[in-house]
Amino acid sequence: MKLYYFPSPNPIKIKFAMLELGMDCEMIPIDLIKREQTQASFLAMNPFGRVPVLVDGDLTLWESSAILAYLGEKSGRLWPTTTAGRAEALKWLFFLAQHVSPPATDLAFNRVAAKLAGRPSDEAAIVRGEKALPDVIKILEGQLSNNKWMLGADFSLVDCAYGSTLNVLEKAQFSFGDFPKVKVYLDAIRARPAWKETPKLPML
Ligand SMILES: N[C@@H](CCC(=O)N[C@@H](CS)C(=O)NCC(=O)O)C(=O)O
Repeated sequence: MKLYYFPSPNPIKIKFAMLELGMDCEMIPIDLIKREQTQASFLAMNPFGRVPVLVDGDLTLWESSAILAYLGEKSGRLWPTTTAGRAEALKWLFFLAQHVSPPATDLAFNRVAAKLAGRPSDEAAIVRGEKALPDVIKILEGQLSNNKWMLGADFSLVDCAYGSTLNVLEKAQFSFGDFPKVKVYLDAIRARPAWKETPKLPML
């Protein structure tokens, strides 16, 4: 498999997952600072010009949640074995993509990445993100009040996704003071050897 990579939050989810699964991949760097994601050869793989992209034989797949689901189906590991369990995993991945990532990106891009990208920081987006986040992080706090990991007692690929997003949120100065279970969960993810091995930007 080939993984088109920049050491930023969405690609991190996939490399972290592959390390957890013990799956090998060829890492192909796409330098977002040099705007390599806008080159025609890359846009031919992902017309939206974003990383990660996974290539496995004839399959070229983008969108990190879809890639995680694919890795779970392919390996049969760190992924529920029942139809209902897999639906639950997808529910949390959709919730992340639809409700957590947009405000997290508002904060993370403008507090962490804008400088790196040589772009101005958008203060209105920071305010919007800070306002929206408590309502969604509260949902995670509830889930983690009864469960060690997002799907229950067992670590899964869903946690690879949430770990990366929550990590960048903390680096973007979001306070987990009102969400102690989420903070314990994030620290448990960052204590995992696979997380430590995953290449990340220095600020992550
Ligand atoms: N929904 C996509 C988001 C991917 C994404 O935004 N990736 C960022 C890096 S973390 C990117 O490639 N940004 C390049 C750009 O915005 O031009 C996913 O989950 O894979």
